[in-house]
Amino acid sequence: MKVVYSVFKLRLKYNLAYRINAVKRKSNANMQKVNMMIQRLALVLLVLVSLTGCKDGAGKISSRDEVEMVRIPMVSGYTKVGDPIYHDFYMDVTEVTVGQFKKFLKDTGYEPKKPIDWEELYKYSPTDDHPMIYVGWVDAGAYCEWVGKRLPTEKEWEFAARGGLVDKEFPWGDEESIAREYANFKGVLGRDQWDRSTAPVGSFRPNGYGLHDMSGNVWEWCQGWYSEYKEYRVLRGGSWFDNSVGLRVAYRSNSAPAGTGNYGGFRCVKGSK
Ligand SMILES: [Ca+2]
Repeated sequence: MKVVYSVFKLRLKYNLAYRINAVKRKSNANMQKVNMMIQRLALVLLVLVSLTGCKDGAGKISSRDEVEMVRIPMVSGYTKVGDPIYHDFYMDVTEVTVGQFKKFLKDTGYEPKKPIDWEELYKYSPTDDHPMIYVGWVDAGAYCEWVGKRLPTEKEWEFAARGGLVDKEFPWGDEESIAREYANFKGVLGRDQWDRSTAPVGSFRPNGYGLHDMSGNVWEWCQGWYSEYKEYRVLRGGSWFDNSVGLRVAYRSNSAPAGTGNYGGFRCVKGSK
């Protein structure tokens, strides 16, 4: 009887050990599955990041003025205004709006060099989402400084406007026939429904870097002088008031720094020159 009992205990012990080992094996198998799932998830995330975060022009950030900016990559940049660009910089995706400029004035008490006739301004930029107009070069620079940015150099502006394309007439390519899909300029057709005013910023298709209204809507102030005589500052991109010639990425216009109008605005960039 004692022998039988001993055998029974032995078998019980063996079965118990077997079951414990079985549970451990199962647990290890589950752990392996979890590890594999984690590895696969990490791989998927890696692929997603590589697809969305590393392309030229990607890397969108928000700044103090809550304007989306886009990274313009360092390249041996193609422009017709001098040497390549040897640094990354960020550019506002849209032109600075009436609402953003009003916030600047309210928060800082800044007084524009030429007092703004708001009644006149609202005829052409009637809401906070329309681009700021009647703004001089100095005032545009003051706004950029307030948000920790600066006006683009002419070279930066043109390189960004090209959106990664090389030797093309417009930010979208050479086809003038589709200009009204990308730009608010004189007349109407397609997306361009604004004949006598600016359009809310971002109403038209972006270029290859995700920048809206680089051509059209309002001319945009750049940092530099127009010529060696240093009388006029550079304006780029054309406006709602002009024909398609001004939309060309290489087209240069100018104004006295104090000059303002219902066709002129700006956007900011961030990054070392
Ligand atoms: Ca513009």
